[in-house]
Amino acid sequence: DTISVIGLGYIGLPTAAAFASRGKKVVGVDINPHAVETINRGAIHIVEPDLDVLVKRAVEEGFLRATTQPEPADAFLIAVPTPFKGDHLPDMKFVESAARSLAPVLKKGDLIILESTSPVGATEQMAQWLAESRSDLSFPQQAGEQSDINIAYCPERVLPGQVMVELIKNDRVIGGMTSLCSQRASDLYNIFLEGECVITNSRTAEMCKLTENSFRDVNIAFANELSLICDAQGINVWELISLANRHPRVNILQPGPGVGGHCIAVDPWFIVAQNPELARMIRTAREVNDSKPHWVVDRVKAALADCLTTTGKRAADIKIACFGLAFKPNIDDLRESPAVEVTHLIADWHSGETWAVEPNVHQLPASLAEKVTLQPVDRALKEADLLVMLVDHKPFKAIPADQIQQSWIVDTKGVWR
Ligand code: SAJ
Repeated sequence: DTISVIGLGYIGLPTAAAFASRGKKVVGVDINPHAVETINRGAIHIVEPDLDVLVKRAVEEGFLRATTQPEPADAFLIAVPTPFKGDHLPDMKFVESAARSLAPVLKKGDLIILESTSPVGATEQMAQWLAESRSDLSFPQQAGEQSDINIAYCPERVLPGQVMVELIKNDRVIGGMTSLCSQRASDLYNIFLEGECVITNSRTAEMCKLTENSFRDVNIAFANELSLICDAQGINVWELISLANRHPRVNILQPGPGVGGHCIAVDPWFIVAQNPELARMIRTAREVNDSKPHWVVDRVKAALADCLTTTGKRAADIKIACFGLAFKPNIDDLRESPAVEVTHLIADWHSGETWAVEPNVHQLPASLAEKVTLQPVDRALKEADLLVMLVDHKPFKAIPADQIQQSWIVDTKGVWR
Protein backbone atom coordinates (compact mmCIF):
# COMPACT_ATOMS: atom_id res chain seq x y z
CA ASP A 1 0.00 0.00 0.00
CA THR A 2 1.30 3.46 -0.87
CA ILE A 3 0.79 6.50 1.34
CA SER A 4 0.96 9.95 -0.25
CA VAL A 5 1.64 13.08 1.82
CA ILE A 6 0.67 16.38 0.17
CA GLY A 7 2.70 19.28 1.59
CA LEU A 8 6.20 18.48 2.83
CA GLY A 9 6.65 21.18 5.47
CA TYR A 10 6.99 21.10 9.26
CA ILE A 11 4.17 18.55 9.60
CA GLY A 12 4.06 16.70 6.27
CA LEU A 13 7.72 15.76 6.06
CA PRO A 14 8.01 14.35 9.61
CA THR A 15 4.76 12.41 9.04
CA ALA A 16 6.03 11.03 5.71
CA ALA A 17 9.29 10.04 7.41
CA ALA A 18 7.42 8.35 10.28
CA PHE A 19 5.46 6.13 7.86
CA ALA A 20 8.57 5.41 5.76
CA SER A 21 10.55 4.45 8.88
CA ARG A 22 7.93 1.74 9.52
CA GLY A 23 8.62 0.26 6.10
CA LYS A 24 5.70 1.86 4.24
CA LYS A 25 6.09 3.16 0.71
CA VAL A 26 5.59 6.92 0.87
CA VAL A 27 5.33 9.44 -1.96
CA GLY A 28 5.61 13.05 -0.79
CA VAL A 29 4.15 15.81 -2.96
CA ASP A 30 5.10 19.46 -2.78
CA ILE A 31 4.71 22.35 -5.22
CA ASN A 32 8.16 23.64 -4.16
CA PRO A 33 10.72 22.01 -6.50
CA HIS A 34 13.57 22.96 -4.14
CA ALA A 35 11.97 20.96 -1.30
CA VAL A 36 11.36 17.99 -3.62
CA GLU A 37 14.91 18.00 -4.93
CA THR A 38 16.39 18.35 -1.41
CA ILE A 39 14.36 15.45 -0.04
CA ASN A 40 15.19 13.20 -3.00
CA ARG A 41 18.89 13.83 -2.17
CA GLY A 42 18.15 12.51 1.31
CA ALA A 43 18.43 15.96 2.90
CA ILE A 44 15.87 18.26 4.53
CA HIS A 45 14.87 21.87 3.89
CA ILE A 46 13.55 22.63 7.40
CA VAL A 47 15.13 22.52 10.86
CA GLU A 48 13.80 19.86 13.22
CA PRO A 49 15.83 17.59 15.53
CA ASP A 50 16.23 13.95 14.35
CA LEU A 51 14.32 14.53 11.12
CA ASP A 52 17.45 14.65 8.93
CA VAL A 53 18.61 11.14 9.91
CA LEU A 54 15.15 9.67 9.41
CA VAL A 55 14.65 11.24 5.97
CA LYS A 56 18.14 10.26 4.81
CA ARG A 57 17.59 6.62 5.77
CA ALA A 58 14.06 6.52 4.31
CA VAL A 59 15.24 7.90 0.96
CA GLU A 60 18.33 5.65 0.81
CA GLU A 61 16.28 2.56 1.58
CA GLY A 62 13.76 3.52 -1.09
CA PHE A 63 10.75 4.02 1.17
CA LEU A 64 10.43 7.78 0.64
CA ARG A 65 10.37 9.70 -2.61
CA ALA A 66 9.22 13.23 -3.38
CA THR A 67 7.54 14.69 -6.46
CA THR A 68 5.76 17.86 -7.55
CA GLN A 69 2.74 16.06 -9.08
CA PRO A 70 0.25 13.82 -7.20
CA GLU A 71 0.37 10.12 -8.13
CA PRO A 72 -2.09 7.33 -7.39
CA ALA A 73 -1.84 5.99 -3.81
CA ASP A 74 -4.08 4.22 -1.33
CA ALA A 75 -4.07 6.87 1.39
CA PHE A 76 -3.51 10.61 1.05
CA LEU A 77 -2.63 12.99 3.87
CA ILE A 78 -3.00 16.71 3.23
CA ALA A 79 -0.70 18.87 5.36
CA VAL A 80 -0.57 22.21 3.56
CA PRO A 81 -0.58 25.65 5.22
CA THR A 82 -3.81 27.50 6.06
CA PRO A 83 -2.69 31.13 6.42
CA PHE A 84 -4.78 34.30 6.63
CA LYS A 85 -6.24 36.19 3.71
CA GLY A 86 -6.47 39.77 4.96
CA ASP A 87 -8.36 40.69 8.13
CA HIS A 88 -7.65 37.44 10.03
CA LEU A 89 -9.82 35.25 7.78
CA PRO A 90 -8.67 31.69 7.10
CA ASP A 91 -7.39 31.15 3.58
CA MET A 92 -8.19 27.63 2.36
CA LYS A 93 -6.67 28.07 -1.11
CA PHE A 94 -3.82 25.58 -0.51
CA VAL A 95 -6.22 22.92 0.80
CA GLU A 96 -8.50 23.54 -2.17
CA SER A 97 -5.72 23.26 -4.72
CA ALA A 98 -4.26 20.18 -2.99
CA ALA A 99 -7.69 18.50 -3.01
CA ARG A 100 -8.38 19.41 -6.62
CA SER A 101 -4.89 18.28 -7.69
CA LEU A 102 -5.28 14.83 -6.22
CA ALA A 103 -8.85 14.30 -7.42
CA PRO A 104 -7.73 13.01 -10.87
CA VAL A 105 -5.58 10.25 -9.31
CA LEU A 106 -8.22 9.04 -6.82
CA LYS A 107 -9.69 5.57 -7.16
CA LYS A 108 -12.42 3.66 -5.39
CA GLY A 109 -11.47 2.77 -1.80
CA ASP A 110 -8.91 5.55 -1.28
CA LEU A 111 -8.57 7.27 2.10
CA ILE A 112 -8.07 11.05 2.25
CA ILE A 113 -7.09 12.74 5.51
CA LEU A 114 -6.90 16.47 6.10
CA GLU A 115 -4.35 17.45 8.79
CA SER A 116 -4.08 21.20 8.16
CA THR A 117 -5.52 23.47 10.85
CA SER A 118 -8.89 24.48 9.41
CA PRO A 119 -12.14 26.25 10.27
CA VAL A 120 -15.14 24.14 11.28
CA GLY A 121 -16.76 22.62 8.20
CA ALA A 122 -13.53 22.50 6.16
CA THR A 123 -13.58 18.71 5.77
CA GLU A 124 -17.13 18.75 4.36
CA GLN A 125 -15.99 21.54 2.05
CA MET A 126 -12.98 19.47 0.98
CA ALA A 127 -15.26 16.51 0.21
CA GLN A 128 -17.26 18.87 -2.00
CA TRP A 129 -14.13 20.02 -3.87
CA LEU A 130 -13.07 16.41 -4.36
CA ALA A 131 -16.49 15.42 -5.69
CA GLU A 132 -16.48 18.36 -8.13
CA SER A 133 -13.02 17.55 -9.45
CA ARG A 134 -13.17 13.76 -9.68
CA SER A 135 -12.58 12.40 -13.13
CA ASP A 136 -13.42 8.74 -12.40
CA LEU A 137 -17.10 9.30 -13.01
CA SER A 138 -17.63 5.58 -13.46
CA PHE A 139 -17.99 5.51 -9.66
CA PRO A 140 -21.22 7.11 -8.51
CA GLN A 141 -20.68 10.06 -6.18
CA GLN A 142 -22.48 9.02 -3.06
CA ALA A 143 -22.52 10.52 0.38
CA GLY A 144 -22.09 8.90 3.80
CA GLU A 145 -21.36 5.22 4.30
CA GLN A 146 -22.05 4.58 0.59
CA SER A 147 -19.27 6.89 -0.59
CA ASP A 148 -16.58 5.13 -2.60
CA ILE A 149 -13.77 7.06 -0.87
CA ASN A 150 -13.20 7.72 2.84
CA ILE A 151 -12.46 11.15 4.28
CA ALA A 152 -11.33 12.21 7.76
CA TYR A 153 -9.98 15.24 9.60
CA CYS A 154 -7.06 14.35 11.89
CA PRO A 155 -5.24 17.43 13.18
CA GLU A 156 -1.58 17.40 14.11
CA ARG A 157 -0.65 18.65 17.58
CA VAL A 158 3.15 18.36 17.62
CA LEU A 159 5.41 20.93 19.26
CA PRO A 160 8.05 22.38 16.91
CA GLY A 161 11.45 21.25 18.21
CA GLN A 162 9.99 17.96 19.52
CA VAL A 163 8.06 16.86 16.46
CA MET A 164 9.56 13.37 16.07
CA VAL A 165 8.73 12.49 19.68
CA GLU A 166 5.28 14.09 19.88
CA LEU A 167 4.19 12.78 16.47
CA ILE A 168 4.48 9.24 17.80
CA LYS A 169 3.58 9.68 21.48
CA ASN A 170 0.67 12.17 21.41
CA ASP A 171 -2.91 10.93 21.21
CA ARG A 172 -4.62 11.62 17.87
CA VAL A 173 -8.09 13.01 17.42
CA ILE A 174 -9.71 11.24 14.49
CA GLY A 175 -12.66 12.99 12.89
CA GLY A 176 -14.05 10.71 10.20
CA MET A 177 -16.96 11.76 7.99
CA THR A 178 -18.41 8.34 8.79
CA SER A 179 -17.42 5.68 11.33
CA LEU A 180 -15.79 3.65 8.56
CA CYS A 181 -13.66 6.69 7.67
CA SER A 182 -12.57 7.01 11.32
CA GLN A 183 -11.73 3.34 11.54
CA ARG A 184 -9.59 3.46 8.42
CA ALA A 185 -7.81 6.64 9.54
CA SER A 186 -7.07 5.09 12.95
CA ASP A 187 -5.64 1.98 11.29
CA LEU A 188 -3.37 4.20 9.21
CA TYR A 189 -1.98 6.23 12.16
CA ASN A 190 -1.56 3.07 14.21
CA ILE A 191 1.27 2.16 11.82
CA PHE A 192 3.52 4.47 13.87
CA LEU A 193 1.40 5.83 16.70
CA GLU A 194 2.14 4.92 20.32
CA GLY A 195 -0.52 7.34 21.60
CA GLU A 196 -4.20 6.54 21.33
CA CYS A 197 -6.57 7.29 18.43
CA VAL A 198 -9.68 8.96 19.81
CA ILE A 199 -12.61 8.93 17.43
CA THR A 200 -15.09 11.78 16.90
CA ASN A 201 -16.73 13.52 13.94
CA SER A 202 -14.93 15.89 11.58
CA ARG A 203 -16.45 19.13 12.90
CA THR A 204 -15.53 18.31 16.50
CA ALA A 205 -12.00 17.38 15.42
CA GLU A 206 -11.63 20.68 13.54
CA MET A 207 -12.84 22.65 16.57
CA CYS A 208 -10.62 20.59 18.89
CA LYS A 209 -7.45 21.71 17.12
CA LEU A 210 -8.54 25.36 17.25
CA THR A 211 -9.53 24.98 20.90
CA GLU A 212 -6.15 23.62 21.98
CA ASN A 213 -4.24 26.57 20.59
CA SER A 214 -6.84 29.09 21.75
CA PHE A 215 -6.60 27.67 25.26
CA ARG A 216 -2.87 28.34 25.26
CA ASP A 217 -3.30 31.80 23.74
CA VAL A 218 -5.89 32.85 26.31
CA ASN A 219 -3.68 31.61 29.14
CA ILE A 220 -0.61 33.42 27.80
CA ALA A 221 -2.74 36.56 27.41
CA PHE A 222 -3.66 36.27 31.09
CA ALA A 223 0.05 36.19 31.97
CA ASN A 224 0.79 39.09 29.61
CA GLU A 225 -2.03 41.17 31.07
CA LEU A 226 -0.72 40.46 34.57
CA SER A 227 2.71 41.69 33.48
CA LEU A 228 1.23 45.08 32.49
CA ILE A 229 -0.72 45.33 35.75
CA CYS A 230 2.31 44.35 37.84
CA ASP A 231 4.49 46.87 36.04
CA ALA A 232 2.00 49.61 36.90
CA GLN A 233 1.80 48.41 40.51
CA GLY A 234 5.55 47.99 41.03
CA ILE A 235 5.30 44.22 41.51
CA ASN A 236 7.64 41.60 40.03
CA VAL A 237 5.31 39.53 37.83
CA TRP A 238 7.53 36.45 37.81
CA GLU A 239 7.68 36.32 41.58
CA LEU A 240 3.92 36.89 41.67
CA ILE A 241 3.22 34.03 39.22
CA SER A 242 5.50 31.59 41.00
CA LEU A 243 3.77 32.41 44.30
CA ALA A 244 0.26 32.12 42.81
CA ASN A 245 1.22 28.82 41.16
CA ARG A 246 1.83 27.29 44.59
CA HIS A 247 -1.95 27.18 44.89
CA PRO A 248 -2.95 23.60 44.02
CA ARG A 249 -5.43 24.71 41.32
CA VAL A 250 -3.55 27.67 39.80
CA ASN A 251 -1.13 27.22 36.92
CA ILE A 252 -0.35 30.54 35.20
CA LEU A 253 1.84 30.56 32.09
CA GLN A 254 4.75 32.95 31.48
CA PRO A 255 4.53 36.49 30.11
CA GLY A 256 6.86 37.52 27.32
CA PRO A 257 7.29 39.98 24.46
CA GLY A 258 4.16 38.63 22.72
CA VAL A 259 3.04 35.39 21.09
CA GLY A 260 4.68 34.10 17.93
CA GLY A 261 4.91 31.02 15.76
CA HIS A 262 2.57 29.88 13.03
CA CYS A 263 -0.17 28.42 15.16
CA ILE A 264 -1.07 30.06 18.45
CA ALA A 265 -1.16 33.57 17.00
CA VAL A 266 -3.26 32.39 14.04
CA ASP A 267 -5.66 29.60 14.98
CA PRO A 268 -7.80 31.50 17.53
CA TRP A 269 -8.77 33.93 14.75
CA PHE A 270 -10.38 30.99 12.88
CA ILE A 271 -12.82 30.66 15.77
CA VAL A 272 -13.37 34.42 15.90
CA ALA A 273 -13.98 34.58 12.13
CA GLN A 274 -16.79 32.03 12.37
CA ASN A 275 -18.23 33.33 15.67
CA PRO A 276 -17.55 37.08 15.79
CA GLU A 277 -20.28 37.80 18.36
CA LEU A 278 -19.59 34.88 20.65
CA ALA A 279 -15.80 34.57 20.72
CA ARG A 280 -15.21 37.65 22.87
CA MET A 281 -12.56 36.32 25.23
CA ILE A 282 -10.67 34.54 22.45
CA ARG A 283 -10.56 37.76 20.42
CA THR A 284 -9.47 39.85 23.39
CA ALA A 285 -6.68 37.38 24.19
CA ARG A 286 -5.38 37.78 20.64
CA GLU A 287 -5.49 41.55 21.00
CA VAL A 288 -3.68 41.47 24.35
CA ASN A 289 -0.92 39.23 22.98
CA ASP A 290 -0.60 41.17 19.71
CA SER A 291 -0.27 44.48 21.52
CA LYS A 292 2.52 43.28 23.82
CA PRO A 293 5.43 44.10 21.44
CA HIS A 294 4.29 47.74 21.35
CA TRP A 295 4.13 47.87 25.12
CA VAL A 296 7.69 46.49 25.27
CA VAL A 297 8.90 49.18 22.87
CA ASP A 298 7.25 51.84 25.07
CA ARG A 299 9.26 50.47 28.03
CA VAL A 300 12.43 50.67 25.94
CA LYS A 301 11.63 54.29 25.03
CA ALA A 302 11.14 55.12 28.71
CA ALA A 303 14.43 53.40 29.65
CA LEU A 304 16.28 55.31 26.94
CA ALA A 305 14.80 58.63 28.09
CA ASP A 306 15.96 57.88 31.63
CA CYS A 307 19.41 56.86 30.36
CA LEU A 308 19.77 60.14 28.42
CA THR A 309 18.77 62.30 31.39
CA THR A 310 21.07 60.43 33.76
CA THR A 311 24.14 60.24 31.52
CA GLY A 312 23.72 63.42 29.49
CA LYS A 313 24.52 61.39 26.34
CA ARG A 314 22.82 61.87 22.97
CA ALA A 315 20.41 59.17 21.73
CA ALA A 316 22.55 58.72 18.61
CA ASP A 317 25.42 57.52 20.84
CA ILE A 318 23.38 54.90 22.66
CA LYS A 319 23.66 51.25 21.61
CA ILE A 320 20.57 49.13 22.28
CA ALA A 321 21.13 45.35 22.30
CA CYS A 322 18.13 43.07 21.77
CA PHE A 323 18.73 39.59 23.17
CA GLY A 324 16.91 36.92 21.15
CA LEU A 325 15.03 36.96 17.85
CA ALA A 326 13.47 33.49 17.67
CA PHE A 327 9.75 33.05 18.37
CA LYS A 328 10.53 30.98 21.44
CA PRO A 329 13.58 29.73 23.39
CA ASN A 330 16.20 27.36 22.02
CA ILE A 331 15.08 27.29 18.40
CA ASP A 332 16.26 29.22 15.34
CA ASP A 333 12.83 29.92 13.83
CA LEU A 334 12.30 33.68 13.38
CA ARG A 335 8.99 33.53 11.54
CA GLU A 336 6.11 35.46 13.17
CA SER A 337 8.40 36.23 16.09
CA PRO A 338 7.44 39.03 18.52
CA ALA A 339 11.16 39.45 19.30
CA VAL A 340 11.80 40.28 15.63
CA GLU A 341 8.87 42.72 15.70
CA VAL A 342 10.21 44.48 18.81
CA THR A 343 13.71 44.69 17.29
CA HIS A 344 12.28 46.14 14.06
CA LEU A 345 10.24 48.73 15.97
CA ILE A 346 13.25 49.76 18.07
CA ALA A 347 15.53 50.07 15.03
CA ASP A 348 12.92 52.13 13.15
CA TRP A 349 12.67 54.67 15.94
CA HIS A 350 16.12 54.69 17.60
CA SER A 351 18.71 57.10 16.14
CA GLY A 352 21.70 55.17 17.55
CA GLU A 353 22.79 51.59 16.80
CA THR A 354 20.43 48.67 17.36
CA TRP A 355 22.10 45.30 17.87
CA ALA A 356 20.56 41.83 17.72
CA VAL A 357 22.10 39.03 19.77
CA GLU A 358 20.88 35.64 18.54
CA PRO A 359 23.28 32.70 18.95
CA ASN A 360 20.95 30.42 16.95
CA VAL A 361 21.23 32.29 13.65
CA HIS A 362 24.23 33.28 11.55
CA GLN A 363 22.51 35.74 9.29
CA LEU A 364 19.75 38.27 9.82
CA PRO A 365 16.69 38.33 7.56
CA ALA A 366 17.27 40.94 4.82
CA SER A 367 14.71 43.46 6.12
CA LEU A 368 16.34 43.44 9.57
CA ALA A 369 19.90 43.47 8.23
CA GLU A 370 19.27 46.93 6.74
CA LYS A 371 19.05 48.53 10.15
CA VAL A 372 20.35 46.05 12.74
CA THR A 373 23.69 44.25 13.18
CA LEU A 374 24.10 40.77 14.60
CA GLN A 375 26.50 40.81 17.57
CA PRO A 376 28.02 38.19 19.85
CA VAL A 377 26.82 37.98 23.48
CA ASP A 378 30.17 39.13 24.94
CA ARG A 379 30.39 42.29 22.89
CA ALA A 380 26.80 43.25 23.62
CA LEU A 381 27.35 42.75 27.37
CA LYS A 382 30.53 44.88 27.25
CA GLU A 383 29.52 47.69 24.92
CA ALA A 384 25.75 48.14 24.77
CA ASP A 385 24.15 50.83 26.92
CA LEU A 386 20.64 49.40 27.11
CA LEU A 387 19.76 45.70 27.13
CA VAL A 388 16.43 44.29 25.99
CA MET A 389 15.81 40.63 26.93
CA LEU A 390 13.34 39.12 24.46
CA VAL A 391 13.92 35.33 24.36
CA ASP A 392 15.07 33.22 27.31
CA HIS A 393 17.52 31.05 25.34
CA LYS A 394 19.65 28.76 27.55
CA PRO A 395 22.94 30.67 26.97
CA PHE A 396 21.26 33.94 28.02
CA LYS A 397 19.93 32.40 31.21
CA ALA A 398 23.46 31.15 31.94
CA ILE A 399 25.02 34.65 31.93
CA PRO A 400 26.29 35.31 35.49
CA ALA A 401 24.63 38.32 37.13
CA ASP A 402 27.98 40.07 37.68
CA GLN A 403 28.57 40.21 33.91
CA ILE A 404 25.53 42.42 33.46
CA GLN A 405 26.71 45.90 34.37
CA GLN A 406 24.12 47.93 32.51
CA SER A 407 21.78 50.13 34.52
CA TRP A 408 19.12 50.17 31.81
CA ILE A 409 17.50 46.81 31.15
CA VAL A 410 14.07 45.92 29.78
CA ASP A 411 13.59 42.23 30.61
CA THR A 412 10.45 40.72 29.06
CA LYS A 413 11.26 37.20 30.31
CA GLY A 414 12.29 37.79 33.93
CA VAL A 415 15.72 36.25 33.29
CA TRP A 416 17.86 39.08 34.66
CA ARG A 417 15.48 40.22 37.38
N1 SAJ B 1 4.68 31.56 25.05
C1 SAJ B 1 4.62 32.50 26.06
N2 SAJ B 1 4.42 32.08 27.35
C2 SAJ B 1 4.30 30.76 27.65
C3 SAJ B 1 4.35 29.80 26.63
C4 SAJ B 1 4.55 30.24 25.32
O1 SAJ B 1 4.73 33.71 25.84
O2 SAJ B 1 4.15 30.46 28.85
C5 SAJ B 1 4.88 32.01 23.66
C6 SAJ B 1 6.15 31.47 23.02
O3 SAJ B 1 7.27 32.24 23.38
C7 SAJ B 1 5.82 31.56 21.55
C8 SAJ B 1 4.32 31.27 21.52
O4 SAJ B 1 3.87 31.46 22.84
O5 SAJ B 1 6.05 32.87 21.06
C9 SAJ B 1 3.96 29.87 21.06
O6 SAJ B 1 4.85 28.92 21.58
P1 SAJ B 1 4.37 27.50 22.15
O7 SAJ B 1 5.56 26.74 22.60
O8 SAJ B 1 3.29 27.68 23.13
O9 SAJ B 1 3.65 26.78 20.91
P2 SAJ B 1 4.06 26.46 19.37
O10 SAJ B 1 3.50 27.54 18.52
O11 SAJ B 1 5.48 26.12 19.21
O12 SAJ B 1 3.20 25.09 19.17
C10 SAJ B 1 1.80 25.08 19.45
C11 SAJ B 1 1.48 23.88 20.37
N3 SAJ B 1 0.13 23.98 20.89
C12 SAJ B 1 -0.13 23.87 22.21
O13 SAJ B 1 0.72 23.70 23.06
C13 SAJ B 1 -1.58 23.92 22.61
C14 SAJ B 1 1.65 22.58 19.57
O14 SAJ B 1 1.27 21.47 20.36
C15 SAJ B 1 0.79 22.64 18.30
O15 SAJ B 1 0.90 21.45 17.52
C16 SAJ B 1 1.30 23.81 17.46
O16 SAJ B 1 1.08 25.02 18.22
C17 SAJ B 1 0.54 23.80 16.16
O17 SAJ B 1 1.09 23.37 15.14
O18 SAJ B 1 -0.64 24.16 16.15
